[in-house]
Amino acid sequence: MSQNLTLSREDIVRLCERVEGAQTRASAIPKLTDEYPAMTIADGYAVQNELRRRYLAQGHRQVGWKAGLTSKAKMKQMGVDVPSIGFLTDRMARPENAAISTADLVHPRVECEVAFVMKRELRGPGCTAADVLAATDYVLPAVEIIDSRFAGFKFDLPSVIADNGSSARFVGGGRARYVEELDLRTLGVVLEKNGEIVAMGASAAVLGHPAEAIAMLVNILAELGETLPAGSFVMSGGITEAIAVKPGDSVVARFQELGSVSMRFV
Ligand code: 0L1
Ligand code: MG
Repeated sequence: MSQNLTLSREDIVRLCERVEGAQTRASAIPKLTDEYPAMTIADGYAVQNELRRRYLAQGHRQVGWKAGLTSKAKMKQMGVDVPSIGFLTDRMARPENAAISTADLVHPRVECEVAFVMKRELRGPGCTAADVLAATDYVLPAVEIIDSRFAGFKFDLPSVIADNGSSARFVGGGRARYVEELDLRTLGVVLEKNGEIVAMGASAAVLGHPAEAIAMLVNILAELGETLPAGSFVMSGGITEAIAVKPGDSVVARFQELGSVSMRFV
């Protein structure tokens, strides 16, 4: 990464165990920079990478990646100024119309995203939105359930990257479409909770075009020595701010051209 590592291998493992414990026990922890104020973005990715290594060693299967903090609304909401990436596994996926348990989450929030499924591997640096569109099999509507493990949803970029970009669950659904059939900048999205509209936006909120977020993700992966494999499911980032949910809530995300994605929380 362009920034240097400041954490020792021992610190990385210690912080990874702390984040893993918070994720698996759904218990909030203070942001990591309280103890390590010099932590850099590279340190955050080193902890995230260790977390990914541990989950894969436990039998979780990686299905893709997510771009986060890719809209001005999200950056403003969370007080950060650079996007981030995180990994997605099979254990985080939930089917459309699922009843999603909140007992194993700290303070879940939902956000509407366009998800990309790749037909060809992509490799940075220098990946562009045009490269992404050419390598995309299809897009589909998705909802990400984020759940910062940091107390009060209060964090900075190195901490949130270590916590895998707050990623917790995701639901894909609606109608899959080929990118040639759509203008991916102008898709309108309405998020309803318990029948009321709670957020709305247009897909251009994501870095001007959601494919730009995937290109950014591929270029960050290159800095981490990784590529984006064919077959990956990739979330391009929240189009609106994230909305808090609790047991009893039902959520419908309605996407222009892509149909809707529903779930309820128990
Ligand atoms: O997907 C996202 O944009 C979330 C990134 C992490 C920030 C948060 O927890 O809101
Ligand atoms: Mg997101």
